[in-house]
Amino acid sequence: MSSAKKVALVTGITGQDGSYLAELLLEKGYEVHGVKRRASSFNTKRIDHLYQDLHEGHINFRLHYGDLTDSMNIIRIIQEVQPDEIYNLGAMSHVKVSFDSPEYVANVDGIGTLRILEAVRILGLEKKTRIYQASTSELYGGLPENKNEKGFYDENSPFYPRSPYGVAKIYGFWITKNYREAYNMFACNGVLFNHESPRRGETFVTRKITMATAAIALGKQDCLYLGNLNAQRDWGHAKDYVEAMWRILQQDKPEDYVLAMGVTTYVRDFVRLSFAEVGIELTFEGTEENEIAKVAKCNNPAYQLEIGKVVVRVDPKYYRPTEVDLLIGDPTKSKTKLGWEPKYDLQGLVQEMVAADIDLVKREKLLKESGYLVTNQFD
Ligand code: NDP
Ligand code: GDR
Repeated sequence: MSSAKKVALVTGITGQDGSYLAELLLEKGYEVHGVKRRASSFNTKRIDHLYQDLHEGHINFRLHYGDLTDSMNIIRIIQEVQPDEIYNLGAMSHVKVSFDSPEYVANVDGIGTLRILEAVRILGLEKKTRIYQASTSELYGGLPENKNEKGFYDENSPFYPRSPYGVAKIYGFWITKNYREAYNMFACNGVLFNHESPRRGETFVTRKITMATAAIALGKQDCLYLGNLNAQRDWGHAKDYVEAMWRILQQDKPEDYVLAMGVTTYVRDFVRLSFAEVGIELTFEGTEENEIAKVAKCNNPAYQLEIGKVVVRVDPKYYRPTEVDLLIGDPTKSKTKLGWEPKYDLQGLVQEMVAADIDLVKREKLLKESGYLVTNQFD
């Protein structure tokens, strides 16, 4: 590997954000190193297109086996890579699952952040290595009284996390800030509101909805079961957000930034927008725990859905023990100081996600019909 290039180390490179960030950094001429976990089956499908064969000479993309729960491994990777920038994106990132695995999430998302910071210090790289910490709007907990006078959460809003995930991430936030202040390290938190894409994990609500929209329209799924349709989220596109992560580490001074679109939308309306992409209009009826959505109109002759067919039902098993009801962020600081301008709006995001999932379902259908795929997730 050449030494003149800037070197970045990305934890969580196999995830949604890690994959877009790796692409961005490679485009910018970085040498990119990623930490991947050993799993019993391949977990690199989002970054397989970036793979370069070590045997073919100089490469600028390399993966290292590792885990944020393993200090020795983190120290060794950082020592070997000597990164100019570390993007700590690795996390158990599912809020609902964090209630099932609270100790694990504390270890990975909380102490994992400390392991990165302390490794940099142990190795004497405090002056060389800049650190980005993937912090989250889940820290705010959605308490209405904590919004600013304009009705948004910003860099000065108080925190009140509502899940083991949020509590673990608040440790990550404060330990990053503490290492910055105590040891003069260039360590920054990006407090990011929800961001999505066709690469979003399949159990997060937006992707669950766009996949089901495609599968229902193409006759591969009957009904979509969801939890709280009254939750409101500030959704952006992951591609826009990774651009801002990079900008945060290019500033003269290390600071924390909120990244958001400044618009909030009900989960129910995301469902509406998603089905509208395939020409299906829905009507919602029933009370909170029994709510359903029916087909009101089907404007696309390619999809033969009966009027009145129930395509969405609420299943309270998807409710969380404590919920974050409403999130909306104020991106003023990021826009003014970082010069950040997102390129996607919600409509563009939904369009891209639904189109990608229609393609995916069609491909799987074709493979199945030709006998190349024996089972799939839509069975
Ligand atoms: P994903 O869930 O898509 O990716 C998480 C990544 O972390 C994966 O690469 C995963 O590896 C890796 N990982 C999980 N556990 C460990 C571990 N023990 N050691 C090392 N790596 C691990 O998340 P996103 O890409 O959506 O999010 C990136 C980061 O940003 C996360 O920290 C998330 O909490 C945070 N965040 C995300 C927001 C969003 O809306 N997407 C908003 C605010 C913050 P594997 O592929 O093997 O599972
Ligand atoms: P969130 O995202 O919890 O905001 O965390 P998620 O998409 O899981 O939930 C958003 C909202 O939708 C409601 N909801 C459902 N959620 C899921 N997953 N499945 C359902 O069936 C369902 N039905 C309704 C939820 O209750 C919630 O209110 C994401 C993650 O990426 C975190 O890592 C990140 O920190 C935050 O965004 C910002």
